[in-house]
Amino acid sequence: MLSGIQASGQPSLGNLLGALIPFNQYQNTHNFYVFMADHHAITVRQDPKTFRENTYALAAWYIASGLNPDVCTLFAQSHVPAHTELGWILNSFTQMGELERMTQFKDKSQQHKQNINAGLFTYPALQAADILLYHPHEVPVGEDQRQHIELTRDIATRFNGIYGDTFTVPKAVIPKVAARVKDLQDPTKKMSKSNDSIGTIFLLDNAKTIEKKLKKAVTDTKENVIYDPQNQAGLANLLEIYATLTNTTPQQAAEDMAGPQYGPVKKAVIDAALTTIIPIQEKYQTLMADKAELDNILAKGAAKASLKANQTLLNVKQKMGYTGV
Ligand code: ATP
Ligand code: LTN
Repeated sequence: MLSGIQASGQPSLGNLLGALIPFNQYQNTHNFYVFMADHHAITVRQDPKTFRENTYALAAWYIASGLNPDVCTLFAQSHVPAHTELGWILNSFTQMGELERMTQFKDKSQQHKQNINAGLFTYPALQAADILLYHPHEVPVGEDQRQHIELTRDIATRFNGIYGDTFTVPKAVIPKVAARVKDLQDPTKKMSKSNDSIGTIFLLDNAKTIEKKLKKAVTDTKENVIYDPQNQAGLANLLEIYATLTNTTPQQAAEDMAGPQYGPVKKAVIDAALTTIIPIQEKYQTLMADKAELDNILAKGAAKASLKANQTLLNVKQKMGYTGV
């Protein structure tokens, strides 16, 4: 298995429930490669100091929320140059029309109208390289990434069709409940770490802020606790968050909290969120206080990842007829 997260800002509760927590289980059952996608983050302009800090921070969040770098392979994308090299090669196996259809590109170019750069456009070819270098069978991601994994499959199949069996064609694994944690202020949108509003809970928010944001979460006036994502989207989102944090189902949670008031639901979500997030924050602070140790961990991860990645890249270049390989 393999997955990555962009080092583009402070992670949110959406990242925790949709990615970080599910990752913990995978490291015990699979050979799991996980990385910080720092090259992907620069497709949106980054301040150097913040960018550096965010990359370390993401490594620390991975570990604080349960990844063990001695068990999985944890590394920074830019520490393994094979990613950009294969990314360049795969650009030539990706069609403009395919890239134009990508929702993330359409969304991000709307958000950053003054900087619609070529990196933002060819982002999925680099993502395909990230994946295909390691031959994973499964790529755990949130719902929003499904389209990129589909494109990766198409690129792999196309390449294999031309040069013979080279890449494993992977499939996306989407968590069942928290695939798409919604914005607390607008449950039609996903909770996003690059949206600096009270609708997003950041993992660094203090207890008071988390409580305030959840209390202010938009619900409805039906005053009836049932799990109905179509008609009571805000409440359904709270029930999903609660269910994921406490290992139950949103239907079960709705039954347990059935009644005419939403106050107790919010209270339960706040308790569950704090119980999970506060200990993770404490571990995060300890890890961030020792960057030399983080450097150590990442250097080991990159060395391990490079072994596999360089082997795949060599095979690709040999098949294509490059010299020097
Ligand atoms: P950005 O706001 O910069 O687009 P993001 O918050 O969407 O970032 P990503 O770096 O794109 O975060 O995603 C990291 C991982 O977390 C991906 O697997 C993604 O699908 C998952 N993820 C992100 N947001 C959510 C969410 N609201 N619910 C569930 N999973 C999420
Ligand atoms: N595009 C992804 C981050 C990402 C990724 C990957 C995820 C980059 N490379 C490879 C899975 C596999 C995102 O925005 N969440």
